[in-house]
Amino acid sequence: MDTNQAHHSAAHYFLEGLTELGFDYLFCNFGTDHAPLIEAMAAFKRAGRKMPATIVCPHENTAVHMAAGYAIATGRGQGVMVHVDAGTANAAMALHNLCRARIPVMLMAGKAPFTAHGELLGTRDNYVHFIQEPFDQASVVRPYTKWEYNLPSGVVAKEALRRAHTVMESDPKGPVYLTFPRETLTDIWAEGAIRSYRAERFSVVAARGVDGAAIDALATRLLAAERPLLITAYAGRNAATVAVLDQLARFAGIRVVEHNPLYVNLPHDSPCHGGLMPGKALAEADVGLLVDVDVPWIPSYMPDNPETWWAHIDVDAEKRASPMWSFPGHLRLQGDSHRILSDLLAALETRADDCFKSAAAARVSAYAEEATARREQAAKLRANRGTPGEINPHFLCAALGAALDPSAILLVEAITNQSVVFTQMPRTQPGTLVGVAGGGLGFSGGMALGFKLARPERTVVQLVGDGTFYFSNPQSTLAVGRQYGLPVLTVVLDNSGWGAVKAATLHVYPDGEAKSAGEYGATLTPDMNFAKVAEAAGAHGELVSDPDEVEPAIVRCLDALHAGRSAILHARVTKL
Ligand SMILES: Cc1ncc(C[n+]2csc(CCOP(=O)(O)OP(=O)(O)O)c2C)c(N)n1
Ligand SMILES: [Mg+2]
Repeated sequence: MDTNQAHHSAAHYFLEGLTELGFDYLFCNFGTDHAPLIEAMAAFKRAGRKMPATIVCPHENTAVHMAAGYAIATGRGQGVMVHVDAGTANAAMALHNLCRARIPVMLMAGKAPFTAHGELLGTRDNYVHFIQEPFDQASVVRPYTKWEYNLPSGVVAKEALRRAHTVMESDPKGPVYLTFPRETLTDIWAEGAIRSYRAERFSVVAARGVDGAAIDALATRLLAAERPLLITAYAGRNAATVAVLDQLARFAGIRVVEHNPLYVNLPHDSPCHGGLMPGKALAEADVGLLVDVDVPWIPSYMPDNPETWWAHIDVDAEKRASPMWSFPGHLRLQGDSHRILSDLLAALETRADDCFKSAAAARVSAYAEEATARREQAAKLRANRGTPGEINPHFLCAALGAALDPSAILLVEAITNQSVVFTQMPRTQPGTLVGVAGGGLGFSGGMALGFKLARPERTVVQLVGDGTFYFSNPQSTLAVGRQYGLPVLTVVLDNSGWGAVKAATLHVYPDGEAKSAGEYGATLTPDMNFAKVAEAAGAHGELVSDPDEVEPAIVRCLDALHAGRSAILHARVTKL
């Protein structure tokens, strides 16, 4: 050993590497595998050295989704530490959600020690070390990761971390998975043996614009279009794109439909906003633009027009994570929609004549009239407050929307009431809404905490069904909210079970046995009191059954938030 040099464990360099990546946080659910890292963290703390702050999460679902919320809010992926194969399995569903939403996260897990007789520091010294070694640990999350690696030696710890980071932050972004056996982290290395991998030398691949010929071809189509339609779901992940999309739609008279929106893509009060269902517009469109969207319509019951000419602009036009992808594109452009739509707008502004401009303006006026009709319909729907025991969710969401600041951030996982939330709580500011990308229920609780961590000045609201409330591990999210001072409001739209499961059965078998029996396997016990779950964590809880109780309960919940306490509003709404 060269005694002229300082020597440290690989865990020490690993922690240095994580700091060099610029991580603000590590969302952690630790186990025996992390002993060398926990030891290194204590040494860093004693020495006053910079390192990412740790947020300890009682459940991995919270940790991964919290990292996701923070990444959406800041544009920067973070690290998550989980325990060997077991923690990876618990994190897998969240990784599915992040993969589908293209959110970067570095999931890190230990592997069982590989020595059994004390050969190396960190050797197997516990029952679990003998049973936590599957043949292929990474296979648990492989379908949901862009990259995976097992750290072969501490000497390459920083190189592996940089590589993981470059991949996760390259467009289209997504989860990566890194594992490390315990003895690899306890191994001692001289400082001189460890290289640094600075960000400026290892840049990420960023989606960019496309060549002028493609923009011109697209502009030519739009200049000749009479019924143009644009469908999007996640263009608004970049807040700046929202204004560009609005300008483009207004200039070219394009109807914009948000199908299953993941973000605010167009201010909901834009005259060009065509609602959430492409429906009639899809059948009529002569020129269509798919912009950052995974599922623009449901082909089995929303027939598109085979004559429509489609352009597809997407950070992930290839849809590499989807074995089948069923949507047309005469011109497919993979790139940055902000840049591409800006260039398209500039081209149209240069080439449009007065005839085009007046036709486009006439279309915008027609869209505005339709939007006014939709708003009137929404007002009618919320005028019915419901009955005691069955509050109308339209009324409840409208009351909540009226009580919230336009800058409040909504995490919407309301399932069969998803469209009710969108109808009654229109958002006008970019970045104030997150919807469902993946199919794994229970993202919104952890994500709400991640948003609150990144944007402490904002009101953060999680809207969930009763089934989804359970999936979101509320005890874990409440505990984190309490421990780290992150108050969020959870609104549970309790229709006494899984409305979506009942609806799906009826959709496939409209007159079947299940319907005759009234049996859908979808009822959850109707007598839970989630307000008490809040109280168990020192949060504020409200259980409301009567429409008259709704508005005062919302006020009390928001008061609690402002006083620094989380709140749960458990509302018994129209039953499934
Ligand atoms: C982790 C997970 N488990 C199960 C499902 C299947 N699933 C989809 S919707 C749904 C019901 C959700 O119930 P709730 O949140 O009460 O909403 P509702 O349908 O009643 O509006 C279920 C169980 C899923 N998508 N994800
Ligand atoms: Mg329900």
